[in-house]
Amino acid sequence: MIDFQKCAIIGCGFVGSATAFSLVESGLFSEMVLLDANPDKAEGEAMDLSHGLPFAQPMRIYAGTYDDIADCGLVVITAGANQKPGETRLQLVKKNVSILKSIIPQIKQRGYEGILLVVSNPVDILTYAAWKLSGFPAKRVIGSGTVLDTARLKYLLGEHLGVDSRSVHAFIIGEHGDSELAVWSSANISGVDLADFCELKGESSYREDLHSLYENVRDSAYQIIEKKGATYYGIAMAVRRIAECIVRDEHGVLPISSFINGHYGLNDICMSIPAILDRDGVEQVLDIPLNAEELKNLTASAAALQKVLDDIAP
Ligand code: 6V0
Repeated sequence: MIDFQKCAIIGCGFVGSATAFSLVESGLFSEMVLLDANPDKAEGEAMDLSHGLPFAQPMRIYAGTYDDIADCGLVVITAGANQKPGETRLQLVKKNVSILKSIIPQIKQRGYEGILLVVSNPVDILTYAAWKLSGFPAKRVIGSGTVLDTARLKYLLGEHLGVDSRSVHAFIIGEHGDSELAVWSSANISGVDLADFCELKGESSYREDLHSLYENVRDSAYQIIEKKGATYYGIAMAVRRIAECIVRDEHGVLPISSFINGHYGLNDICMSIPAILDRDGVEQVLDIPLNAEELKNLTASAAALQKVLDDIAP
């Protein structure tokens, strides 16, 4: 029996602990299980978070084992290494795929029936690997994808135009990484076409501005890592939003990473395309309209991901 008031976080480093904090603050769950390869780390985080419960909603937070997660509605995977200086992306992929190989079979063995949310990087590759390793229906295995990148775009565009970022509607799609793209053709400010809105605001050079905004979004993680060593608050808040869609059965539209097969002529890959998300996972991947350049860039993004999948194939 799935308990949608219960979640687990596997990997309690920067991202896992910030995510745990954000989910405690959300009040979405009544039980949270923390797991880490270093049990002391999970236990320390559980103690620290539990001490804040008099200021939050009642819940149980504890360091557990895989036996404790079988009935969770949501399992979030944040275990995995960050890229180290001198390490290639491919080496990191191999390291994190092998970490997944130690996690997913444990979950599968317990007959887990909830949603698996992969956050560790490279998130699209690891979402695909988690789906393959689990054998779960594709709709139940998702990645955080470009939900964070889309939030970064909304924030930067909102700042640029002097409007609340929640009034900005635009997507970053494709790989969560260097080949991602902004879908400007359908971007709007509360229903007002972006180009029209820029003109209303007297933004004459908006096309060049939009490109540098996109570059800023794409390179945000590098900038933050250079300044503070890791990124974790933004992604933790993005995970909370994804969790809301699942736990509250919201049918929300988010650019999560999911299995793409037959969309835009792309097959057998995980990447971010906006999708309707509810308790059962991905209800529908939405082939939103793209112009010719966006379609070309999305196809190139899929090809970049496919190359990594080919490189790591056994
Ligand atoms: P971190 O602080 O090194 O934490 C990783 C944690 O994973 C450590 O506590 C490890 O002990 C633990 N761990 C390692 N192997 C296992 C295992 N087999 N089982 C359980 N726990 C294990 O890294 P950080 O938290 O900064 O990053 C974690 C991952 O998130 C990395 O892959 C990042 O690249 C990725 N991020 C993904 C983002 C996204 O938007 N999807 C954003 C930021 C970071």
